[in-house]
Amino acid sequence: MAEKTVDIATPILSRNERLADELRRRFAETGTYVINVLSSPGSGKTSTILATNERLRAAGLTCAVIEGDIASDVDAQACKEAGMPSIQINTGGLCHLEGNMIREAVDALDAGVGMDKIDVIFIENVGNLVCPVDFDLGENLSAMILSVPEGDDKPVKYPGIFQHAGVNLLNKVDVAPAFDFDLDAYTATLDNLNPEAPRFQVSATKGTGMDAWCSWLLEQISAARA
Ligand SMILES: Nc1nc2c(ncn2[C@@H]2O[C@H](COP(=O)(O)OP(=O)(O)OP(=O)(O)O)[C@@H](O)[C@H]2O)c(=O)[nH]1
Ligand SMILES: [Mg+2]
Ligand SMILES: [Zn+2]
Repeated sequence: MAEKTVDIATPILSRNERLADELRRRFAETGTYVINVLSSPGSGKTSTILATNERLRAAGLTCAVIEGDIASDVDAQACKEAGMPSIQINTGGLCHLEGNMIREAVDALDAGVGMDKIDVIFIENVGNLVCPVDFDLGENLSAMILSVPEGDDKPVKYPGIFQHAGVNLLNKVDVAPAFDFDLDAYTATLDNLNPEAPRFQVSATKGTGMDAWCSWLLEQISAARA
């Protein structure tokens, strides 16, 4: 018997697009700037969110976080301890976040603190360099984080996410001497894939480069809310 294939990807993606548009409208109504934070597991998404939150808070902004993980609430707890309203989504195995999950999380933030009180939401996506780019979450900015120990060849091997990013961060630059990271090769690949997106070299835990990244981000937030 001939096999029959049913294309379910298209309806799921178009439903997600509708939800993303709805979320975008909702974020615009409350003037909330939303950053979708992307990387492989362990590159420093949570560390970067915490370090960025400190600086944005010093600039008078209230930041919240929506944490996406396959399991656990470790990251949401860390952000809560840092004083951020935090919502944990457990995807139960799904390797990316989708609009319906963000809608529920935003409902919870609205019921808890009120969306009108939140200036910035960080969405920490599931650590994955592949499918998160296919799912628009209504964000203003996709921030991609590569870390030095992962190697300079990642943009060559996973071009889609680096190309999609509105900003490319290189984290853990403090450990660069211990790794054979070819900065010229990384730069050349990004010049080719995504020359428009700004790049920042940072250490989320040591603070290197964080001021430059945050002042650029503050400009983006002001421009979006103007
Ligand atoms: N040396 C160094 N270590 C860092 C830096 N940023 C993060 N780390 C460490 O890297 C590990 C992973 O950092 P996380 O911030 O948890 O990374 P993540 O991307 O949120 O991880 P998942 O949520 O599990 O995907 C932790 O041990 C951090 O302390 C950095 O700039 N330099
Ligand atoms: Mg994390
Ligand atoms: Zn996925």
